[in-house]
Amino acid sequence: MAEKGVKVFGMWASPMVIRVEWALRLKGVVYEYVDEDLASKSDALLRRNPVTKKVPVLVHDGKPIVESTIIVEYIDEAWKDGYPIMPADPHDRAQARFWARFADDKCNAAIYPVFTATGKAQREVVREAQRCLKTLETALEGKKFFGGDAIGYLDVVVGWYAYWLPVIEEVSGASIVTDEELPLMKAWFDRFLAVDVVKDTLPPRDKLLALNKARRAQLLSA
Ligand SMILES: N[C@@H](CCC(=O)N[C@@H](CS)C(=O)NCC(=O)O)C(=O)O
Repeated sequence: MAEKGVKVFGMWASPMVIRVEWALRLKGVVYEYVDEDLASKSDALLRRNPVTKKVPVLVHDGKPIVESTIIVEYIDEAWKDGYPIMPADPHDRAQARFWARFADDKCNAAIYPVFTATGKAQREVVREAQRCLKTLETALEGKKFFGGDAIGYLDVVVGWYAYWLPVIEEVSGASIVTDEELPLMKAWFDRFLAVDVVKDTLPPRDKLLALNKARRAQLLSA
């Protein structure tokens, strides 16, 4: 019998997976969540994503879709009568896609080194991460959310910064998003985390902190 319904293959601490859950919850789509052990991936996951073998994978009526940003766009199109995630205007849509790619390609790459750097090297990578986020912050000017008055595609894509960056800061002892350096981004963190769908989907902070502390210690001792 053909498989029906919506399934998400994820990992509870993944900032890429939460994008998919936020998008589904914004649309009010009921889904089954399958938590993967990324050190020992299930055959079910590997069968659905044999190319990158990563999470998230969305399975809609038996058909798999991979890559979190592509999945978020798919969700918006597949449930087009629900909450609008992508901007309605083609230029706004192109801009949102541009900034999402900028964040994933440039800002994420600038943020990751902060996690393990120490001392002077850490101060340098923090400055680089701040420079990138400052550029991204221009997309927030004059707006409550990246999407305008309500959260949209870009908020969903970069929303993980609001919850994961403070954890990275705590674990590494670095300070990236401050009122002085990134005031609009900092205020958006608070507004974004106060949205019901967002806050109801977040993993427990203490668990996330413990996992990231252990990961950092492991990387530093390698
Ligand atoms: N570009 C991918 C990245 C996905 C990704 O990096 N997933 C991580 C978890 S956050 C993963 O599955 N890691 C396991 C692996 O790389 O084998 C997306 O946005 O979906």
